[in-house]
Amino acid sequence: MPHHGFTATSDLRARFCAAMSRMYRNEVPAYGSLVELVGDINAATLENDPVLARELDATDGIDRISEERHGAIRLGTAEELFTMRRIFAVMGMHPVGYYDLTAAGIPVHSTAFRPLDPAALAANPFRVFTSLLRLDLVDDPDLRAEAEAILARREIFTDDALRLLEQAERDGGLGAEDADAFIAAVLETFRWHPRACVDRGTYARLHDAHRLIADVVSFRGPHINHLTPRTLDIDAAQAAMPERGITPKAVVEGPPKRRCPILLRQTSFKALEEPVGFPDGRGGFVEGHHTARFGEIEQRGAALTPTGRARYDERLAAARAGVTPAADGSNAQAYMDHLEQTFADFPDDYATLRAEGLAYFQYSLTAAGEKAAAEGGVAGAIEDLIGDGLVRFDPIVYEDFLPVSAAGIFQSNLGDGSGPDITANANRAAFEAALGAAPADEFALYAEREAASIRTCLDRLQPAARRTANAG
Ligand code: OOG
Ligand code: NI
Repeated sequence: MPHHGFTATSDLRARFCAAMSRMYRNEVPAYGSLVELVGDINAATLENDPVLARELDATDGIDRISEERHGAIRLGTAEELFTMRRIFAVMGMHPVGYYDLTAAGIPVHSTAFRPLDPAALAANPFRVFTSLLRLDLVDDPDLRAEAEAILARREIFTDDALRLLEQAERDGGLGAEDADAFIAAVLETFRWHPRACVDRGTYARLHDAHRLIADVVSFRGPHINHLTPRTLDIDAAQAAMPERGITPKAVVEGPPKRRCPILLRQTSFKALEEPVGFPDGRGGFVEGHHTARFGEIEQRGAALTPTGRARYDERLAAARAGVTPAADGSNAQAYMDHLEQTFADFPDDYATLRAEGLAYFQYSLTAAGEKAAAEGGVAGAIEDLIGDGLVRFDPIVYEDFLPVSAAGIFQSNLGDGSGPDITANANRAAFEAALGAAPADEFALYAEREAASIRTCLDRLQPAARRTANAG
């Protein structure tokens, strides 16, 4: 419960997400088109699929979906990540998971800031995929030192943001007026700056080392690089994008189309080439350009258990080994066909996914279960109660990200020339030290949620006194 007079963290998060969405719509008009397209497709999908509508109602709530977004930023220093964690915490967003992108040749490691508990997720599930640049992977010591010096000079947070952050931490929250000011101040960190903070020569050298390094080091702040709405039918959205003047990337990342969606499927449109002014050293600017910001949509499905996830990772690796999706999209259909074949024996009904322990589920009472509870309850183990139609199960939605998909999204926006080799070497300890915390384990969060839902069903159907009597 929020302290009396303080704005609830979920409220802050929802308002921040909405403010970000308004800003990005102004900055990148194609994002607005994408949001409209997704809105239309979601409305049509719900109308045609009452089972899906009921399932969403039983788990996430349908309302959250139209407001649902994730964004992404790339930070330059440990201090920036540390402060970012504290700022997101004020909005009820906490780091979950560690993603090592070096395995895909991208010199960053990342976490996702998001709400943790079901009530907060239902209120607004806004997440931000947050990456930290790994300058330790830059070979040239001079360039590395130069990049570090440039980053050390910048302050990505406004004075107001830092002041209100400290106030929120000290007092345990923000009153209504301060909450408004905090949202406005924090939004500044995510804003696009059409003027670089390095000259064109420096930009070119950073860019030659890796496009991503130029993107992080050359600007005053970590501009939000995409904001992703959630669609209920990504294949329909992908097919409809060209009709609205948007060219999608050739391949949808993640698992193939299925009756029972799992994890996360994503597609994007390519980053825009945007004009940038580079300081000329005489008080003026020379015109150049930079590609940074893009559009993405995603469809979310069931969260998988470690067993399910291992099977997913293994099948995906097999699919990509068989047909490696080309950057130019020339073999997209071959890849998608092959992906479907590779996943053909991955169970595609919820009962089997549950029986084989591949996915997480949320348990709740059916109408018959409610009636039984009102009439004093009924004995039996959870499986019997399901068998008797008193308890139902629905998939728990995956709230996180997928490293191979993330790499595909990064790559499709960094251009095709794959850049210099980056050696795969995760460094979770360094990331946690910079963050000042250990990210939560996503599997533990889903498992807890599943277990809690079972406990609730049993408590309702078998009040303590009765259960003790049964046990005796
Ligand atoms: C982040 C890319 C990862 C996703 O949805 O997997 C991502 C970035 O390009 O900074 O957003
Ligand atoms: Ni994304």
